[in-house]
Amino acid sequence: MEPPGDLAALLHGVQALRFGSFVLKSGVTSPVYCDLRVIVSHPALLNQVADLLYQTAQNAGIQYDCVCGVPYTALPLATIICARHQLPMLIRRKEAKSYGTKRLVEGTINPGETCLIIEDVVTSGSSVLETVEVLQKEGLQVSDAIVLVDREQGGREKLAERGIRLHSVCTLTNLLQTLHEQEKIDAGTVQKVREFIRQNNVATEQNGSITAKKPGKAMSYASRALLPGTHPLASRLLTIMEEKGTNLCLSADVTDSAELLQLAAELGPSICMLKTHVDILGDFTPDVSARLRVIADQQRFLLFEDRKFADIGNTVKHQYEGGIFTISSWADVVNAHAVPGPGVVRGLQEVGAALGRGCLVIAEMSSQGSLATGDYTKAAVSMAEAHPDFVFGFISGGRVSEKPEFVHLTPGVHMQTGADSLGQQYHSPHEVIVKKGSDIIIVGRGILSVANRLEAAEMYKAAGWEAYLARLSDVET
Ligand code: 5BU
Repeated sequence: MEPPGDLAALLHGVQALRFGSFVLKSGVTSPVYCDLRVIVSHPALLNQVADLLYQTAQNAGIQYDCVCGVPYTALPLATIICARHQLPMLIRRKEAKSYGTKRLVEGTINPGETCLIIEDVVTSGSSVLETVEVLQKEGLQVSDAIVLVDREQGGREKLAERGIRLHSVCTLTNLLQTLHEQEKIDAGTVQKVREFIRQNNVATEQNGSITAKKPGKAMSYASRALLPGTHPLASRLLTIMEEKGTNLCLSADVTDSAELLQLAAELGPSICMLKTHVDILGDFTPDVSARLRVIADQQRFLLFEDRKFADIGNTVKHQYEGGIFTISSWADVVNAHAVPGPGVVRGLQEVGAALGRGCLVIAEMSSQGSLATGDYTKAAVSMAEAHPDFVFGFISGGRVSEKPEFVHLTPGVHMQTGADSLGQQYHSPHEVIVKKGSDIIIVGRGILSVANRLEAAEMYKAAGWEAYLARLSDVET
């Protein structure tokens, strides 16, 4: 949801957002001060902010049983939301009473229920986390927090590392842009604040540049999306994954276009990516890929045509751009075998780079007896890492590159491990994500061969996500 254009001006007008020189609690001098305590004196704005927070939760499709505001500024906001929408509220005390019940949370707690967190401003995410921990100790489930302003200083990533999705009405950058457009602040102020945000990010190292503190295994998808070397398409994918809470790629291996489109529409909310083999469709027309594109944009998932290019650069250029499938016109992602050498990537890049597309290099295959092992895999990884402007990841059995900017996708995933009759070998989502360190599970028949495909997709989504959270917290279960 776009915040109304006047929100920035209103916050600025009541001095909830100020520019100058402010010494923060931490002792750091900040060129911006964002404090919404004052809005209780402005009832119309207070209502408007409460509505925006509620709408953000609605738009994200979050399911919750009760609401808790982070004390104290968000308490009136949570109160308005709860009163207006007939929702039960919980109040977190900052200190337990020294007499009486000594409760840290007031209100009726029903363990197992899901509580939504409301907050005014998130910087490092620590206030939200404190409230989350108190609620979790009471037996409540907490997975989402809604905030009016995300100061973009690493709070989102910190929360994601703890399994909390942050949904913001707007970011400090949005507010800056709007105020600059409205000529309420000058370019110098915008520059200073941007620099401050960049230098003071809890997900960065002291020199201010975002680097991987804990490469690969323990970094969240959200923090990897922010690394300077991450390909824009990978950033988009990692952000979608974090926001939708899914690392599932559906391998939509069906031969009928109507069925493919139906799968895309129905399973869209469960996936971060849809993988196709358009050349197995008996009735392909350009209209099918156009429609698929619309569904993917609406439902926020990427399209991956599993074409496995494996020819000289000049030929793959034509295969990618032309023919009846015109793959480059609709597929965000394609993949390439390393066997022809780097020319295959360069040929694809000549077509795809300008369109904002990306490529995965096949470093390993899931099939029994695959020759893509050992030195071949190493050479494939080097080839990929040498082309970061177009290649953003791998098809592999697990993590093959230590660079956290690269995304790993693994096929051959099934709850029932084993093999099919033609050499496909299956591993469980937990094995692939936790033990092997991959990022995305690719599932075809595990979902397609079940009567209720949506239910099966949700099950794989949950299993993949649970494994990711276990990896983040280093729990080797
Ligand atoms: P399954 O039904 O989950 O076994 O389907 C796996 C899909 O992934 C299928 O479309 C394969 O073409 C694809 N695949 C694979 O299985 N193994 C590989 O190494 C590569 C692709 Br590359």
